[in-house]
Amino acid sequence: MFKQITLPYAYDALEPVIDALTVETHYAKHHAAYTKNFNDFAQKAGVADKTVEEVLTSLDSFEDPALRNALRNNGGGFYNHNLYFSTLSPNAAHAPEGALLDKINETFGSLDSVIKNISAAAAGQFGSGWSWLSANESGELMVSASPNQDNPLIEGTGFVPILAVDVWEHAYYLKYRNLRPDYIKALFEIIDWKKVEELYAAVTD
Ligand code: MN3
Repeated sequence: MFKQITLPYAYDALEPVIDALTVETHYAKHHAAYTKNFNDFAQKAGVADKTVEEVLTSLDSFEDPALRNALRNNGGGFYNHNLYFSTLSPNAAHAPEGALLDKINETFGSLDSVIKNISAAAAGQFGSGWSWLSANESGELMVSASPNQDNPLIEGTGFVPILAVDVWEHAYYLKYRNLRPDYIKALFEIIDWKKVEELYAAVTD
């Protein structure tokens, strides 16, 4: 059974960056639907006992294209939103420390610079999708964007996402309307770099 994370904050806790109705609809409707559908399709495909990472990195092994696509879209939606919601916080640490900060400085020059890269990738994603900061086992970092519910695992990059920016309109449209860049800028006020640091440590351990 694939489980949607329990939100570690109330629906209105991310205000004024994200309004309560958006968080509730996003989590209790969109994310819940991806989770339910992923469980149903994983059952059907006989992979309900696998991890979501195992399913997303072996999509080529599913021969039925409709089933493969359903696992990709719903498995991606399940996984991506678990990451997104778990890295947001009303008490966000606004900068990482330690190994992650060192690697960011080495790779991108500064924290501001990596945030600019992630934001540009998010703003430039045509239509629905995501931008990411990802890490591999060697500790290298990568900024990228993906369409729909794809992610660097599905894309076979060998990188694991540790920070997610959801740029589907359902993530911001009630409050920000067409102003995606304003949402992205505000989102960094509630992205918890302490959590991102934990995920970096888990990937590179
Ligand atoms: Mn979403």
